[in-house]
Amino acid sequence: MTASTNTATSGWPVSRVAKFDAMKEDESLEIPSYGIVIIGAGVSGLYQLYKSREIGVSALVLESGTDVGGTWYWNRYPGARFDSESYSYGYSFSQELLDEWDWQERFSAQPENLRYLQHVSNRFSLSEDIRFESIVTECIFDETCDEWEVHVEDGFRVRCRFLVTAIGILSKPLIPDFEGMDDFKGPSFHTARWPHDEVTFEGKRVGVIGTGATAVQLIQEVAKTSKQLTIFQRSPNWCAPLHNSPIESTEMADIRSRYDDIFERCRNSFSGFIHDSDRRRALEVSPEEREALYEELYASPGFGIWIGNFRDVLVDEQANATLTDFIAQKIRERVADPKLAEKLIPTDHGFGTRRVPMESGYYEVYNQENVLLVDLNETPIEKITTDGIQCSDREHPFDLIVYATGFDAVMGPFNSINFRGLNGRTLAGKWEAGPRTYLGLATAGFPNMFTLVGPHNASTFCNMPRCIEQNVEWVSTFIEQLFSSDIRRVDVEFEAEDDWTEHVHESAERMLFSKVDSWFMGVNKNIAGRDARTFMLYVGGLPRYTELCDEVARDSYRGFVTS
Ligand code: NA7
Repeated sequence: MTASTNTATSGWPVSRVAKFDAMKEDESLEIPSYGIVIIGAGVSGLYQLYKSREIGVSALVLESGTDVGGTWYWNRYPGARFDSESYSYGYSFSQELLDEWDWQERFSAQPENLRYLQHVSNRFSLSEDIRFESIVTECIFDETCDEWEVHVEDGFRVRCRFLVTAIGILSKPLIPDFEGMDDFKGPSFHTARWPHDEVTFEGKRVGVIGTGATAVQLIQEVAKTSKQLTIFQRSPNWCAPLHNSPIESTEMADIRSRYDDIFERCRNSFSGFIHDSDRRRALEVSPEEREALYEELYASPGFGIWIGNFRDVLVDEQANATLTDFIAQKIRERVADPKLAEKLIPTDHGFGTRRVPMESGYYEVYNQENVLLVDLNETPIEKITTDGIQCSDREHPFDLIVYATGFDAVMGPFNSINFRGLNGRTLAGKWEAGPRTYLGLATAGFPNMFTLVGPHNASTFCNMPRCIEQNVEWVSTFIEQLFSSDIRRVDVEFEAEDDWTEHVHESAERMLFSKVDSWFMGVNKNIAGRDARTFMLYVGGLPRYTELCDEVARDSYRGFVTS
């Protein structure tokens, strides 16, 4: 075991990973103790473990899956892939990693993404400090000694000075409670719980419920081989072409030589992508000039059409309408049946005001003979039957049903764990009316706890790894200072939390996101009581967020109280 023996931090206990098995069997052994416990071994958890070792603090990761990878471990449905350019998604912290990993595609698919994270884990022997198949159920702050006690479903317990959540915001799958779901005699599963064994569609009648980013990716794959594909749509989404392509070795060599520039560009862009908004406004240029940029971006790879567009299209309704009309026209051109095209065009929100699913031939799928769209507003699902799905007008028979119904986003992963802070207060209770945080990294009354990619954190509206590196580095520097100053407890001042939460809401108000129901706004039609809009993300932009976090650090961690 190469793990984190902590010599730098005043005798803090060393890592005891090797004793796991003995501990599970011998109840009389004391609870193992670490400097940091990290929940989750996805992109953020893996880097937090790496950094914890670097700052010399013992760390243990608790991961519910059987392997590393987080999002890329769970979401193995066919079609799952990045919508970030692959070379802008990988970690930037290690030159060795950058030198030895070749991306094969501009927008890499899930199997390669998982292999990359496994490679990172192997490269730094990270799994030696990861306890797999560990579903964390409860985290209780012990005020008598300023430690967290973390409980795992199988009975394992561990204590730590600092608790770092790396649980993601789209990790709690949500299947609506349809009547008769257990009656269906064929296989059925949620996209984020896709079986590890290969699932084929050839010759099968497949039903897919949902038309979000996940469904859009999956549908294009299922349509290729299935005998019949039926898509159940409650609300259409605005989709845009991904334009994926292979990366040849010469192009990879060129990318490698430009990594510094690429990461610098991401750091300086609003949301950590290589795309950043055009400085012009849609409404100040001529219609021809406007159209020309829309055409160029529609024909270009990635999110440029969304976040590399005129700077007013996501803040001004009139500007947004010009883009929305352009995309609607594209859909009409691509779908042969005009009535069907209209069903695929959203009418309740403008382009880009919700997450934009990226596609490679999604609209053309609807021109295939074997594909049927069921509009659930006309013929709602009544129940799941032994043979398929019963809608108000007829029964659709299936061999396989896929729930592409999304997640209990942002709050779900936090609500799945019983976090108890000062005076036994629960986090679920505190955040009942919406999250309240400081920098999206901590919350008052829950001392010694940091929330990577938490609500109100720039990483929630970001090319994730770019913001994750910022989060992890900031938290690690802070923890290192706390240890070296022998500070046992750090909490957030309520005033700092109020100010940050207000700043988050103010930043959102100027964006059109805040005018639309979506998981960005905490709205979920499948969850009772989740109909009020409260902004879950942070849209002040990565450069501003980084600057604000750095300012707090420079100002002796203003807004935090230590003891
Ligand atoms: P999303 O974007 O939340 O999409 C879920 C889809 O499932 C969406 O079309 C929903 O329709 C639909 N849905 C949910 N419940 C139902 C019921 N009860 N009946 C019919 N249809 C339903 O999740 P994704 O997994 O696609 O994407 C999540 C994020 O992952 C995405 O934003 C990317 O960042 C990656 P609705 O719109 O609610 O009417």
